[in-house]
Amino acid sequence: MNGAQALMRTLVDAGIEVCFSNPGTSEMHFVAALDGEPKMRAVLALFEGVATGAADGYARMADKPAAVLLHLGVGLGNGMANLHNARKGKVPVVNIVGDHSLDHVQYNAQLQSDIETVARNVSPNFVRTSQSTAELCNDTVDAIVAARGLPGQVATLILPADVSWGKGGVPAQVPPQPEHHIASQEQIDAAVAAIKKGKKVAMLLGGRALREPSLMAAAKIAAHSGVKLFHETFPTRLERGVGMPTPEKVAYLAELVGVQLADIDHLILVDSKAPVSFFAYPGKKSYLVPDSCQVHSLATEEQDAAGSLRKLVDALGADNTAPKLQKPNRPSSPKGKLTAEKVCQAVGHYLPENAILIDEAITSGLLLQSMTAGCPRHDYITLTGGGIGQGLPNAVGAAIACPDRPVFALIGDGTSMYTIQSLWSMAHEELDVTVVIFNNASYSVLNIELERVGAEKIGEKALSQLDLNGPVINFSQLAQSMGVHGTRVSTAEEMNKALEYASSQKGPHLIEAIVPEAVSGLKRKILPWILRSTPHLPLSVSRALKKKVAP
Ligand SMILES: Cc1ncc(C[n+]2csc(CCOP(=O)(O)OP(=O)(O)O)c2C)c(N)n1
Ligand SMILES: [Mg+2]
Repeated sequence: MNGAQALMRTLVDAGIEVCFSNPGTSEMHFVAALDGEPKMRAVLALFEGVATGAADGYARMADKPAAVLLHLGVGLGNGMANLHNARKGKVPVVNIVGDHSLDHVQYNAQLQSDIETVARNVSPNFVRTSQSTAELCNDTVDAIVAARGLPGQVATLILPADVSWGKGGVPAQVPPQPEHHIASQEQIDAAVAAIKKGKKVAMLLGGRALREPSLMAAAKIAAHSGVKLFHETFPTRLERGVGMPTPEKVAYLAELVGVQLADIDHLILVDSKAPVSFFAYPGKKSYLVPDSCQVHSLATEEQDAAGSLRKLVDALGADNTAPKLQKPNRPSSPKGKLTAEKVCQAVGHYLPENAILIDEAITSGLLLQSMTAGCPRHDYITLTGGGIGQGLPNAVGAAIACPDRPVFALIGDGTSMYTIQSLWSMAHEELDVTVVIFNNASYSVLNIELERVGAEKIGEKALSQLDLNGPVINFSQLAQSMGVHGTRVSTAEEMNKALEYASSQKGPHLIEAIVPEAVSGLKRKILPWILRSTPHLPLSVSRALKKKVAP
């Protein structure tokens, strides 16, 4: 076997069955080796950000890594944002980057660059350039082990062309997964003490604590001991809908987090971080936990969240307590002129059973979570690292991981353009994805941020940097050009019809919703004032305001 063939066998033996790729000359032996391995599915992406984001979406749903194949430092750079999002979401990815052969490096040819330095940002714990064909598969095993540990990681294996083409590759076996540690007795005792002595205790669930076993255990604790449940703002994968517990989302807007946590005196973290502001703002705090609140950790990201929560259930004697679960409750189908809110309402009305709902709708999705809360059971996937362009590639990967589940991806118009090539992969792979693009012809959220940061004067040149008018993009035509059935809607009735059609026919589909900005005009002008006033209002008033701004 050559190196690439042995590498391919090692991947497949470890259960890695999909490779999202965008190759070049240095990866040709790897590409050739694909044919010898029927268990490896190869999915071509037309931009590296699609390949990396698809691997992220795949692993979130398959609970195991895919491989990514990228072309040297330039390809890795193009794929960076979505590797960053995977890293922040603690998602396992085996990231293989081809390189020049070892003795070619000295000549500093056109594509030569410092790949390890580029990789370190997203793979702080595993970057390795394989030095020989004989060692390649051991390096691969180490990369897989690093990727699929707790927390999940992006492991980058750099593959020089001669290591790939060299003879004498020896496949290697990945050891079984080690048992993960659960909360220590000290962690349990601290949580029990906080719950027993605290007046108002909350638990913040993140990462893997947003899956059913953890959520159910947490909901028992909530019902038994009066603990309030929160979930982190941007879940990697939240299992929700009918029959599931209903933790409250920690708000995106920092001022509103202050309102949520104002009276909490103990906050127990489970595979999550204490809330911090997404951005810094002049004169505002970054760390959002009130000084009067004590923070405890029941399970770190290295610990097994579900096992730790179950141990706490036992310690509290909460096992026989019935958890509070979501009841069925869908919105009616919307009517009249289309708005972003009505699109979310229509999705809430039609979302099929067992769907995967991907939310990168930015301002247009403000009501998505509340509109879909009482839908049948589904998984909810969000932008974990803030690098936009994740949703469409995530949809590609999720649909490949779960071919029997309908995938709905709700995406902002600006956001969609970062990785719009995903549509081609959806058509090429015949994936059952329904994409809804909110065409508000704006980077609308940045208009809100411009008001919030307190910029002195806002002139035309500044506003032009946030405006997608002239030309307004025609997404339904873009979709058609890449082989995806596309339709443009501008009334609620057309939106309903398009969703009915998409639910009755296998995808991929794209529905382009022409909508006004969700937060504009007077609403946008007064929002910063409302936010600034929240700390000075009685808690009941600021909570009522919070419900209006971010339900
Ligand atoms: C990779 C990356 N580039 C730029 C940004 C900054 N950014 C955040 S949101 C946004 C625009 C989103 O626009 P759109 O998807 O149309 O949503 P809308 O604000 O209109 O709801 C931009 C450019 C980012 N977060 N990530
Ligand atoms: Mg927009």
